[in-house]
Amino acid sequence: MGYKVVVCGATGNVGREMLNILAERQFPVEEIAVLASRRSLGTEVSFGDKTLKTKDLERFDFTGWDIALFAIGSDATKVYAPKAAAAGCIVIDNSSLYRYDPLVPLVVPEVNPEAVHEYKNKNIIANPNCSTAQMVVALKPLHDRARIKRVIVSTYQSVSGAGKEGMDELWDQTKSVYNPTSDVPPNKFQKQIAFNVIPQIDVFLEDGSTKEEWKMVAETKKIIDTSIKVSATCVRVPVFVGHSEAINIEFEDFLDEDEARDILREAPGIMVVDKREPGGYTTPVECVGDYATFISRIRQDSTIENGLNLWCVSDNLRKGAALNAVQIAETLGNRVLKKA
Ligand code: 11C
Repeated sequence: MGYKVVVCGATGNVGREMLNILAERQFPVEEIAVLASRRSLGTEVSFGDKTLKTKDLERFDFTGWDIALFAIGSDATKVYAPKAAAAGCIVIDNSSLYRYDPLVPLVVPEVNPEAVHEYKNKNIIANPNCSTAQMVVALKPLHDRARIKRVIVSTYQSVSGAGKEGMDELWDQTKSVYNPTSDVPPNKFQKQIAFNVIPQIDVFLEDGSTKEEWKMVAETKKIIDTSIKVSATCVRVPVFVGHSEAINIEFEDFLDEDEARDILREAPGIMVVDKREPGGYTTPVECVGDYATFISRIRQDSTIENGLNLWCVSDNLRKGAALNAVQIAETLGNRVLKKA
């Protein structure tokens, strides 16, 4: 017994990770279909020790399939998610399309697993933005102990958040800096990303913030608690994989840094690496391929009454996308579908 699983967008960064993680975690798969757009049709992808050929998303009939993991962007999701949902297949969507729909649960299994039951409204569950996912894993256990009033977060986000084209741009531009005959102008990013940092991710909104920053605010409220205020500055950095965040938290109650460290050590999905010595913290290159959200540099903020600072790093293609989607599928299986 197991599940009939569809992966939509199987040739992209996130789709490939979904397949890797389904295999690594031995998700009970009875049958699997890998779908792609016409452009990538026939491309082969790996699933454990098998090689699978992608099928045409446009012509696929979702009837009889249990779960579809979507990693195809909002425009295509708008067309195919309702089709899959209407056919009785539960969609776990990695795009931002449904995240803010009050009828669609936005789920991080370490934080609000009970919300999966709300899938029934539309047969759709939303996966959060990568920068939100890792942050809420860190915030929730601390909120349960001392009630968070306000969060100020600055992100250092890798280029893989912008897909394969973003990774290629960093690679090509880095090489071109040493080769005066080749010029790789900004294309995916707004400015040069090689040897630079860019304080813009996604489009600008009327209030001067960016959509990425707005997502961190809205999604944290939906997943943990609407009363939490979040102020975010999101920055792209020349790192291939792994998002980092410097997080400042103001609580209602006092929370000692040692107690916070103990709470985080016990919390699901978290690995505390916090030695107060050179190198006693985690950097993005060390978190690649891992499931955990790594927390370091936990320390009191003595400039406010009840404040803490911490450093949070995670693989944005895993906890920020594919892993969280597979964890939602596992939660749905264990709590609702119970087929395996
Ligand atoms: C980035 N966080 O790093 C974005 C990528 O809403 O799912 C994911 C965008 C999203 O560029």
